[in-house]
Amino acid sequence: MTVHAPLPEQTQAGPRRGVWEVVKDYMMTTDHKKIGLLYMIVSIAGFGLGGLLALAIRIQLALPEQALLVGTTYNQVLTMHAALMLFFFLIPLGLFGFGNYFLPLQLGVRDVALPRLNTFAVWLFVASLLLVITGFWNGGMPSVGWTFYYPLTLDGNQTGVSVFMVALILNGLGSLLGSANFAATIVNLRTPGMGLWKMPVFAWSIFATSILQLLTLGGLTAAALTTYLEIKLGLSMFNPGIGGVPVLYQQFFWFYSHPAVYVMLLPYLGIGAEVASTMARKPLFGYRVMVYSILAIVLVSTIVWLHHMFAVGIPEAWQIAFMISTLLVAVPTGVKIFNLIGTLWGGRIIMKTPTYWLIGFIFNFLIGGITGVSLGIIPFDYQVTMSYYVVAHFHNVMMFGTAFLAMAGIYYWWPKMTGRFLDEKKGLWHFWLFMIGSWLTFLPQYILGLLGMPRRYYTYPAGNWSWTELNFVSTIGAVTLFAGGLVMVWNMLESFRRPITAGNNPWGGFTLEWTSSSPPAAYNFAHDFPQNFPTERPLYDWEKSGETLTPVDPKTIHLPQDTIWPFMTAFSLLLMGYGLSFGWFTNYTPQAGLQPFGEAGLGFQIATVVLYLSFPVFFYSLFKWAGTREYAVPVEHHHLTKYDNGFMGMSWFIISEVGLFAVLIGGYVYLRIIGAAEPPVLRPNIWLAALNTLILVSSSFVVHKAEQDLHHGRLSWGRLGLFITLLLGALFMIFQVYEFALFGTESDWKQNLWQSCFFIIVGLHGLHILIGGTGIALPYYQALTGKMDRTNHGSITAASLYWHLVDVVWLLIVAIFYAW
Ligand code: HAS
Ligand code: HAS
Ligand code: CU
Repeated sequence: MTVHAPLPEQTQAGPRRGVWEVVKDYMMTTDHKKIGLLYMIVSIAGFGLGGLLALAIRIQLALPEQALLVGTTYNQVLTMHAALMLFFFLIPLGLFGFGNYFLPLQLGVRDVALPRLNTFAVWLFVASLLLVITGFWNGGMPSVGWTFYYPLTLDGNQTGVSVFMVALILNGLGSLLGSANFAATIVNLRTPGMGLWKMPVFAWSIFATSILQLLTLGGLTAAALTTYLEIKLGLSMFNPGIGGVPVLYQQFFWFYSHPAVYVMLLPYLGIGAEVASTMARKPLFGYRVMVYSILAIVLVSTIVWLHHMFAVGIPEAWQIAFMISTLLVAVPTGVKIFNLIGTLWGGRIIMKTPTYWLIGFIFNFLIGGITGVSLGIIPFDYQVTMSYYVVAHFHNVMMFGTAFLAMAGIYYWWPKMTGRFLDEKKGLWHFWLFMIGSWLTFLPQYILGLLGMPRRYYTYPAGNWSWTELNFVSTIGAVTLFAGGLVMVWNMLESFRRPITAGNNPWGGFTLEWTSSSPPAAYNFAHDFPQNFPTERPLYDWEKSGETLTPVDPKTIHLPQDTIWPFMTAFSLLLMGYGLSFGWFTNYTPQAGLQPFGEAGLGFQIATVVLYLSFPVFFYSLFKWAGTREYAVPVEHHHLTKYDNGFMGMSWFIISEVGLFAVLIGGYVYLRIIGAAEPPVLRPNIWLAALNTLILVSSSFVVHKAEQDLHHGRLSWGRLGLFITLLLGALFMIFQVYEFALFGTESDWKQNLWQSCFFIIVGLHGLHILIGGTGIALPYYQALTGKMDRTNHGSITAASLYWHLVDVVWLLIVAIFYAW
């Protein structure tokens, strides 16, 4: 069946569909716009939910000695508030909500590089939220703060922590796939003629943020994985009882979670730049400088994480080095702020709601940024760390800094997404309620911090100097913010009652998204663009030079066909995540050891059954996915490099795998160097490792040969090569399992740090062999079922690249675990 792109009328004003129909559409869609909308809707719900929890916190703290949220309950609410706001609002809304919707439009293309992977990623994101929410009624709410510090994670509600660790890993996987997809889209798919240096700044900021995610997210994954493994199996890198170092957890965590603050900031700075340029009717002030400072932020922000740990007792030289890098990162950030101001300066500014949010941002963020710099100065940080000064700083940069740009983006692009304007008057109410509410809530918290009020306490005594008054004001501010949130939701709902009136380009923007209809048709553009891009503002240039768009008959446009399998694959991972959170393969706990399965609780048993069921669902869905062609008809793909999109996506994704192993191995090497992780007398056999190395290296050659064969149409040779690769992989696994069984019984990993590290890292590599093997099995299946031919190589290039990676990591592991 040929899927023709629907006509604009069909997408805009079709007959009203039932709820189930809409849900099904979103489950099966590959359309980057719908995926973007799904991210946005979930993120805004995340903001609402996180905000309601914040309101509860503020009510508890309004006066001394309140009893609304006490002890653990307070901690749970605090943890959920922060986690929802960060992982389900600010991070995904900018990068993946706006990113998905507007990146392809700004690049003048019809979709991202790997549309079906995009569907998978967004549903993984939703799955991770659902998993967290199941915790609400499964007794699974963690109460340790969003930082999940060791050993707090072991003390309290371990189920709650497990759920979160699993959810963060799923969330992270979706996030990495999305980031790799964006990077591949940018490198491979820009409309002909648009050079990298002619991309809009928003596209640059998505590119930079994606790279930052790929580089650093491994830190969070490592932190979540090690915490999870300690809870489930007693495998520890941090347990001081066996020589582990608890602070190492913080290193893992902040290695990602500092850069995360720029993952939040950068996409929104991109939005701010778009709004500034359009609303001031001027080109950006210092486009190139702006891009360079975005890239500088990416680089520098990876080396400042220790400023979250000044008070932990790190050697002084390190503290000073990280203080310097922290102060340095303020420079490119400051440059970006000056760029925004410079863009507005002297322009004929159109004062509409997006402009208000932008100016509000500049003003607020300046305060938040400067208090950030003050925290970066070691002696000052010693004084105020763990106090409300810090709370005030980060809400200043996030809530009434970055989130203001999120609002700017919503008001700016709403007409493009819906064809309707948001009401200006309600928009201004929303703006001023948020502005005044934020100041009332958080500016007093700076003073509270300086007056010594510590963060993460559920109450405080009466009679401390001004604490009561300041807290009360802060709560009034939160109520004001709540009112602002209601106006926001009201404004959005109201706008749907209005007819579609916004034209294609209601603000007079200069970038390509404004040439599509509002809302855009499924195929984005019914025209081709001129190939001449003098600047990053093509519409302005073309108007001057008189160049015009060339109409394209929508009937000739082919889009990827809808498919349910990426959704189903994500759904199977939700089941797997549920099983891993609330159950385990056996009835094993580190405390009690192995018990009969029948003696476990009912919830545990059910979860374990779900875990086993998830595997067939996963494999079935994944193979169905691989066996379904992306397009119903053969389509010529245009890409800018000689590499196909699968290979390009995988090349970017691999960065994150390298990052993950680098963090874990870095941790191990550190423990080894300081003499904490001494190998036991009985070590794994080096000859077995040598044999396995031989097996794995030869498999790399075989898969390379198979890839060549498939490319040259020698199908049966290719199939044979893939089959042999799979055999070699299986052989490797058999030896590995044998070795693990042997080594696991020889001595107790709970008593030996080296052995613990060995199982964590070598075990993770084993998991990668399984993933890589599944990756190889997919093109094998495609080749067997006739899905491959001389022009269509299925997923072989990506699969073989991944297999080489797994191979290289193994060589490193041999060096540090077997030879050293
Ligand atoms: Fe931050 C803690 C330092 C920006 C988010 N930050 C946090 C936490 C979060 C967060 C969530 O060094 C707490 C996590 C937790 O739960 O514990 N932050 C900085 C610095 C910057 C900064 C130096 N933060 C952000 C952004 C965030 C964010 C952006 C999210 C969106 N932050 C810290 C430190 C801590 C911290 C410490 C740990 C505190 C502790 O003890 O726990 C910078 O990127 C800000 C740069 C921006 C500006 C404004 C514009 C610049 C201009 C240039 C001229 C200004 C200069 C400064 C040269 C500076 C216009 C002059 C300085 C004067 C004092 C006058
Ligand atoms: Fe916060 C601690 C108060 C907003 C992030 N916050 C944190 C921490 C983080 C964080 C990372 O006053 C540290 C956690 C830790 O120590 O582990 N926060 C607030 C208040 C707001 C607020 C009043 N926070 C944010 C945002 C964040 C963020 C935004 C990141 C992006 N927060 C606190 C306080 C603490 C705190 C205390 C420290 C406590 C302690 O003990 O240390 C407000 O700005 C929130 C305003 C928003 C609303 C919601 C309006 C929306 C409405 C729509 C409703 C419904 C919808 C649908 C859309 C009031 C009305 C909902 C959907 C459903 C399914 C129901
Ligand atoms: Cu930081």
